[in-house]
Amino acid sequence: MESAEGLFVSAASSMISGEQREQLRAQLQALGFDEVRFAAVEPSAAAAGQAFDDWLQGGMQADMAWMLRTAEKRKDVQMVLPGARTVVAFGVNYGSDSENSMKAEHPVWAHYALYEDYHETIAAGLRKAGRVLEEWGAATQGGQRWYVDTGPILERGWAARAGLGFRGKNGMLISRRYGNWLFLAVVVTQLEIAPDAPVSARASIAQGRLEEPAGLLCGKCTRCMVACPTNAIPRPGIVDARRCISYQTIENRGIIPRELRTGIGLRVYGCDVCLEVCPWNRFAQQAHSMLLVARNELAGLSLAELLALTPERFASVFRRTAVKRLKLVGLLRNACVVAGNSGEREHLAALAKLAEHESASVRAHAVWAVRRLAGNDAEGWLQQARALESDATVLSEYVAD
Ligand code: B12
Ligand code: SF4
Ligand code: SF4
Repeated sequence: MESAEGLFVSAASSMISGEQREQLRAQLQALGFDEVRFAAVEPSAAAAGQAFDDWLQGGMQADMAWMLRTAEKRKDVQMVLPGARTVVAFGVNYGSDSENSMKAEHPVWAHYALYEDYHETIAAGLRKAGRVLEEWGAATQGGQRWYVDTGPILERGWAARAGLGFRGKNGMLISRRYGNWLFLAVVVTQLEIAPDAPVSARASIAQGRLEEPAGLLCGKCTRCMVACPTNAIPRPGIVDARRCISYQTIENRGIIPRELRTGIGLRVYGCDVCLEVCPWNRFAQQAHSMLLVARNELAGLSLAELLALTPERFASVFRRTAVKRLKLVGLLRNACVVAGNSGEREHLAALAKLAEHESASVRAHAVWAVRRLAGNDAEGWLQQARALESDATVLSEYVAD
């Protein structure tokens, strides 16, 4: 057996391939990653990215200005790490048996929200992966970069190139082993590691270009595009964030456009509709990675509890979860929309109270919800709040059609 030092010397001077590569893969998988695949960084790939440019030029990034600011880096991984040779693409399966979305009596959470914040728990694994790669010869100082939804890199594209799965018409990186339920993460390194093959021979046609076509293994299916409650998928593989419930309930910190609110239904945080309808989920498996910490109890929170959240209760219930980033005001806003869509008049008293909340955003959505639930009785429920109101945006909710 080779010593660690021996590996360092041989790996630093040549490509890691064959048995050595499989040994490295096994070491990385042992850190809790369900998938570990390698993609080569080709210098020619830097020039492409037309579909990504089109997405940005169409304004589909909504208010995520950081996508525009970092566009050049996203398209050219050499700008992220000069001398990059390999992107190591990681997948963490977060599939679950829970039927959260089917329980109509509860607000619906995106599946990923029912874990401790994956950015933090997976980062712990990536730090260890970085050290493993250093043992294999990666430069310690500035020789690698790692990201889990945290940096200027097209994670789904690299994962597809590495053969982790294919990009579906819903835009997701879909795995043959885990369906739609994979968190992605990457390490960009100067180490040269023999690349894995993409899942479909047709993908290799795109070698040398950044994009591979979306829907390579979708066939004639269009279920996700049809099922999207807000028509946010105008073309295969292209998600218009402006219309996407995930964007509106997580990233948008202001007013949710009125015309999208009914489509949100009971979804209080994120959206999985285009993932859930996908037939590739027949291969989904229960998550077991040590990089995940389940928080299933969130799925049991009632709408009444959410509408009554105080800052203290919010901080304790959502401690260490991704929901914490949305802040109490964002969650109350979403809960108002869900209440408006619930058809349950029992929430009217709580909503009338929220129509006097200190946040104008919460007030606006509370007014909308009361008017939707109470119909002709709305005026009575809102009398007190309206008398106190001076914000133009909120006032417009009192008279909107
Ligand atoms: C911005 C963002 C969003 C936005 C915009 C969504 C979108 N379609 O881009 C919003 C807020 C709406 C969103 C929603 C969700 N997101 Co999001 N999001 C991101 C983020 C930060 C950037 C994505 C991006 O660059 N979008 C721009 C589009 C145009 O890029 P793209 O989808 O990657 O597609 C391009 C590339 O793949 C490129 N390409 C194709 N082939 C190749 C080959 C190579 C070599 C390269 C380099 C590029 C390339 O061409 C495509 C078209 O231009 C990523 C993390 C990351 N850094 O990648 C997470 C990420 C995509 N999100 C994720 C998740 C889980 C979600 C949600 C499911 C959350 C939820 N339940 O509510 C939804 C799903 C919505 C959907 N159907 O896409 C996961 C997806 C995991 C997976 N298996 O695909 C990611 C990867 C985060 C993570 N680390 O796990 N998200
Ligand atoms: S996440 Fe929901 S709203 Fe967004 S594209 Fe998918 S189905 Fe549509
Ligand atoms: S639902 Fe159908 S079209 Fe959409 S990603 Fe899955 S297989 Fe492809």
